[in-house]
Amino acid sequence: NTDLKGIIAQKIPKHAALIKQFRKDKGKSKIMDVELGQMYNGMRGIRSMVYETSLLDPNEGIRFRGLTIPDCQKRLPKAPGGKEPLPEGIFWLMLTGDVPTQEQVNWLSKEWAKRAKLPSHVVKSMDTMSKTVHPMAQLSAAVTILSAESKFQKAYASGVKKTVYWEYVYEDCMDLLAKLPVIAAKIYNHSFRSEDCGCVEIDPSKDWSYNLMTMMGYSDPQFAELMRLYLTIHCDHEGGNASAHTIHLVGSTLSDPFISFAAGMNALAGPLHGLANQEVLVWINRLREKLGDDPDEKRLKDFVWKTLKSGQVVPGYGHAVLRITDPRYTCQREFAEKHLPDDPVFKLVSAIYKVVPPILKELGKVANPWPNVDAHSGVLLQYYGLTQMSYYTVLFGVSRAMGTLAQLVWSRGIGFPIERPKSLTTEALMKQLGGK
Ligand code: NMX
Ligand code: MLT
Repeated sequence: NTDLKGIIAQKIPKHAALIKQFRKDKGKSKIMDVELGQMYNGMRGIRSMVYETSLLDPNEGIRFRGLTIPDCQKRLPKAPGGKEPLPEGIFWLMLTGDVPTQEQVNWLSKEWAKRAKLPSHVVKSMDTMSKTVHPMAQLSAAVTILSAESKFQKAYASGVKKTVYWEYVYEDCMDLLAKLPVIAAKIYNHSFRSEDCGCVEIDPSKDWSYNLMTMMGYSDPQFAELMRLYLTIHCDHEGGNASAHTIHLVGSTLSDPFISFAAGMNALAGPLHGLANQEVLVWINRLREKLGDDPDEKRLKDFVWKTLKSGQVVPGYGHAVLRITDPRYTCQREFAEKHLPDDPVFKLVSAIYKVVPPILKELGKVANPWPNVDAHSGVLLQYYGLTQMSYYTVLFGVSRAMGTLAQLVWSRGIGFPIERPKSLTTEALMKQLGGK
């Protein structure tokens, strides 16, 4: 069955009824107590959101609807002759909760290809944007302008019932996912290649990742495999990360999916979040300039300490939730071991993996000394010729659309209200707790 909308139309009311009963039975039950320290520490660890598409375990890593990354690599459909999962499969999984068949995934590739064309006003705005605008700002701006096409916005204005909001949100999310590779390729070509390179055309017989790669002017089938893996593993990281949370929050005001997603991209563009993949390569290139490609351990350690002593973070290391090496790092490392074992930058990334965790442990304050997803993605992209580091976070963003938009459909389907937690002043807290 390839009727994706029909499948979720059946599932949403069942899940909404389950939640209704659950809230009736357990609505007053306590999940946890909140400590004052957590309020001042970026709400770290506070369990305060419901988000269905994925769940992060600090000691195991991410699961998408219950499946780990190795599970997804094994069970999700592949491209003909390919070994990596197709991102279409993970979107289907996150949206429906079911592992899709090859037929369902092929249908999704075709459906997205059908919806991919950009309106001419968006093309015009993108073409006239200054090349000095960061690719992430271009992404955010392009998607914001695309909101003029929102079916949800129009349906809301015409007064449709709350129970059918999700149907229009679904249409917008599918349109946005379909158009994102075209937008991302246009940003790449506009920023780094000649404007009239004429390759921004979707091939409806090809998958989402392959189309993105070719529209950017690349053709290596192994790079297409990397794109499929990359776009699969960055798709979601439960709901509390800054970009997903922003999209969830803005969506809860009934802003349309385009402007909700654009808001999340502005969060992803921060160096402590998605921009870290750019920062990692900038840092590694600086290291190579100073120490060459094969520095001994002592010089490498000195470089790391120098970074820390100058008040900077080591990009790509640490995490707000994870307490292990990120499985997204591990699967990229496995890809590199298989396809680029002799690449000097990969060897350097491996050497950094040996020296950084003990140093961060020694620092004493870092909760997680292990690498996250961003410590490994840039080295793979540069190997295939994608050396423009300021572009890396755009690929992260294209992928992150899948989890966050699948959740947006469910959020409107379940009828989540506007998100609005209570804040307090320090004065009010001191009054309550008796501090001074
Ligand atoms: N290098 C140096 N110091 C660090 C690092 C690091 N990689 N990670 C954490 N710390 C510091 C942190 O700055 C804080 O210092 P201070 O108290 O002086 O402000 C202290 O250790 C405690 O922070 P944590 O509780 O360990 O980390 P937190 O949950 O606040 O932040 C990150 C998580 C990911 C923002 C943080 O580890 C970091 O800045 N890492 C480097 C940037 C990065 O790789 N971000 C990408 C995350 C993944 N993503 O794609 O979003
Ligand atoms: C993410 O993928 O969003 C990052 O690992 C950050 C996070 O989970 O907080």
